[in-house]
Amino acid sequence: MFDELSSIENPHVRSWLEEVATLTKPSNIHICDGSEEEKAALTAQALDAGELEELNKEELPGCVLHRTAQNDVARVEHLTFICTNEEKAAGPNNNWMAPNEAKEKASKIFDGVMEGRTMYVVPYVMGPIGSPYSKVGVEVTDSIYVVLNMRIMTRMGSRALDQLGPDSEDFNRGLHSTADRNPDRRYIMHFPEENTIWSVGSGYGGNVLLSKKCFALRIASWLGRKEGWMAEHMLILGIEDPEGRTTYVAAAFPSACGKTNLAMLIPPESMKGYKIWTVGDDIAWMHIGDDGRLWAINPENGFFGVVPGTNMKTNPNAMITVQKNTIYTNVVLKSDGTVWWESHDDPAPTEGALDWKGNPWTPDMKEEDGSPKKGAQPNSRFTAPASQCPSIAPNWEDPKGVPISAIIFGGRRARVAPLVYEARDWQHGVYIGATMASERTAAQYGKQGEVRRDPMAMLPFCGYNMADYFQYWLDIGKRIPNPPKIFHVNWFRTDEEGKFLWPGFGENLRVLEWIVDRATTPEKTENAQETPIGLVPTTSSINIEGLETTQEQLEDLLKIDPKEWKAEVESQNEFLDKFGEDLPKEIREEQGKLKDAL
Ligand code: GTP
Ligand code: SPV
Ligand code: MN
Repeated sequence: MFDELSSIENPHVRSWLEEVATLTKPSNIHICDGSEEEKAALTAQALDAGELEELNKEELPGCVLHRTAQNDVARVEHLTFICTNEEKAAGPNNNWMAPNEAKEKASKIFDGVMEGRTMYVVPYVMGPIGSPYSKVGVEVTDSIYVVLNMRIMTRMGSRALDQLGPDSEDFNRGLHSTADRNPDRRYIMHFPEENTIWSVGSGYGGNVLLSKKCFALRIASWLGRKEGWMAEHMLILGIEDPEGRTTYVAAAFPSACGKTNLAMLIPPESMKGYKIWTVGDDIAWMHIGDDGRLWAINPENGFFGVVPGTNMKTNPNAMITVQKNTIYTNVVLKSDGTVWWESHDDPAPTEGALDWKGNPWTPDMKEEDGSPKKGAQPNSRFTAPASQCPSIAPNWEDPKGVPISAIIFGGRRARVAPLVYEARDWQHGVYIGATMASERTAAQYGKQGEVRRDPMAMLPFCGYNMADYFQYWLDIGKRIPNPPKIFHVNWFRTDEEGKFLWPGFGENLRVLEWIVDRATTPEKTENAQETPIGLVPTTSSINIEGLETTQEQLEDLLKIDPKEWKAEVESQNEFLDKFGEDLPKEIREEQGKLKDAL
């Protein structure tokens, strides 16, 4: 029926695509091969259509700018659904819709949605080509912007169909249409039982690059539990010490809380003997290795990073990464064809610039409420190939991954949580992860700054009932003979005036140094002290040499206020109670221990 699809050998892929094409009725079908010629042709077409704008060829070779619709700038958790047969499988942490109802609803929008348009078929691999831990997905979309992003974020094209093989049914089926971008008809639907995703009505990253949050986290967390591995919202990095030993850690921070920055850290002047190797900045898939350790791969091929705040001081590696072959979304366009954003190294352009909406913009402009009018959208993003990152680990595509010695949880907390502390054991670590909290950022719709529980930074991304997820964490810990040590960090503690107490960014290596020391030499005891919440560094064991941070400020950063913590323990109940009887008893057990110790 659809001639273009006859070149696809795998009958399961072909018949699913026929089904999708029958529903969406495209005028053309293009099967992406991932070639340079294809990229050039698609880019030219999107430039023609105004979907992309070319940037300064000398300063930013191969870079383009895209502006989303103004009502379509972040993930929409309230329009994101887990569609399982049983409501309970989705849990109180997810919006649930019955699969039949979901498909009926969305089918009405998908029906004929690609009439007069081209349906792009994007086969892709998550994980290094040939890795036993990699997975294949196929995304159908009517957006060239999506295709070009997927080309950077995944290993896309013919090689994905090769990896899948002629007869395998084991691939994720992702259907996306930008449709009319109407938020009233916007749905991000997941069918974990069918390894399928339907996304309609949005053109923004996390809602439409179905490889990323939809597949590599929501669906993969479901698959991981079924198959015995873990899919987590974690960066992966290697810390090479002055003696040349590299220790790998994985860290889960909520959206826009510093994963990309930490993954690309540059050692401060006083720690020059160290080197940080970036393996991944957002997602980790982890398996138990033959050697009894936990091994992690980065399933992605690029970075979809937060732009504002990025500069040569905070993240030079990111700045260098985005100088070429990068898609910028929702930033300021300067008259010379280069781009700008809040906290850029260069001063704000005073004439000839367009803001993220495409309107003339100057830095003195104000919003209606008198606040400064931002030129770049706070959740503006860059899409850039991981291979361009100066700190990319030489082994980042190793099919077996890297061995993880420490798992780090972290949030954005103005108060309560100290700079760093260590869990007493795995079960305590799971409790720390399960009760993590953070202030809401621009990465999702909702009230900014509001503290919310975000267990393991997975609240928006766990594809099933989080009570079962906590249980799975507890169970898998018992199956890892040599599990990573678990830590919690907080770079965002403030003083009375609301100023950050900790310099952050490159200086975070000082905290990583303590973590590595704790994780690799557990026999040492002089560098940590027991407290009710876990093990906290002694003030002499965090190196603050060369920092403006005073000893007194460090003490403040490491302080545990029993009054605040008692309130913290109580406030956890509002979230934990939602899971009722399903909440593993170990979580309550750890909560009880903390309460008693306080
Ligand atoms: P997602 O891509 O949304 O998952 O976010 P992410 O966790 O990768 O966040 P990212 O590293 O992009 O950081 C987001 C914001 O946090 C940026 O505005 C950074 O400038 C800021 N940030 C990152 N690290 C630090 C830090 O150590 N201290 C402070 N104060 N801010 C930081
Ligand atoms: C996040 O919000 O955690 C991101 C960006 O990494 S998005 O892909 O849009 O989800
Ligand atoms: Mn993320």
